[in-house]
Amino acid sequence: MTKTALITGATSGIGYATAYEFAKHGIRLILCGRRLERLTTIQKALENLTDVHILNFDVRDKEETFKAIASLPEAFKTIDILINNAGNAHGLDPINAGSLDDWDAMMDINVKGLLYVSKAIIPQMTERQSGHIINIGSSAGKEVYPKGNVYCASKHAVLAITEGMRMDLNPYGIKVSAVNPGLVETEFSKVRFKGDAIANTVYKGFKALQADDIAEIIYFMVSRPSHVNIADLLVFPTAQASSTIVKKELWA
Ligand code: NDP
Ligand code: 8X3
Repeated sequence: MTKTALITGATSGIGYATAYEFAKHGIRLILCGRRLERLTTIQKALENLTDVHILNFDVRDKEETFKAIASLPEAFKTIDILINNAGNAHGLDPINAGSLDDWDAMMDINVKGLLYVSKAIIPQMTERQSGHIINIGSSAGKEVYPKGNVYCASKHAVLAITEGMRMDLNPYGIKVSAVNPGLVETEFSKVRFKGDAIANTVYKGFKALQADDIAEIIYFMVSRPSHVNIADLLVFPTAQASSTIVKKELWA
């Protein structure tokens, strides 16, 4: 039976690549994000491959989030797969110099936004006793690195929430997984460094993961047989050994 997936943060990077990967395999899509123009363009591009519905909302806004998900037309109401992907790092500063706005953004989007979207969708999964939730964590959820403080905290929270969800939703037969990437070349650094020139240097001198690499892994996870749940997955580029150890070619 054809499945329907809701992907948050589908306007770029990992979310967009996952939408494309799912579309290639005929999974029906509900694509979410704040940038409406991008959502519309992506919808047009993927509609040749599968049915696509777009939802334009900010995951920080509790009311908007519930309203958007409640507004889904009948044909898209049943969500089999939820990819909680929307999120970013904002800033890279020592804790004594961090910006309150950056801290709010990371906790409100990466943690509370993920909770709001999940809260809006979980009841239909528990009722049907099926579903698969994949939360996009990070290697930053497994270890803390200097100046990573609040971003690392937000991703540690994503992992704690993932484990909690897996336990609490176990009686309902719902799969809950986390994918934890290291460095992926997306718009992530542009957002973190506010478009600063530093953003262009982050992926220099080594081959970073590409959004497609993560999308393929996510598709692999959702396409396992019903008795198999890949619960937690850490993926680095080969050049990366930890958040702070990356083998770079200095002349690159
Ligand atoms: P991108 O910046 O390319 O994508 C982020 C996505 O999140 C965009 O589609 C953006 O859409 C959406 N988003 C951001 N804020 C909000 C919001 N308030 N409401 C709704 N949507 C929002 O980065 P990535 O693809 O790299 O990031 C995706 C996820 O992967 C994040 O959770 C990130 O923490 C995680 N990750 C990234 C890594 C990396 O190195 N790139 C490594 C490990 C994890 P829009 O702006 O249109 O709303
Ligand atoms: C993104 C990876 O190392 O920039 O979650 O925190 S890192």
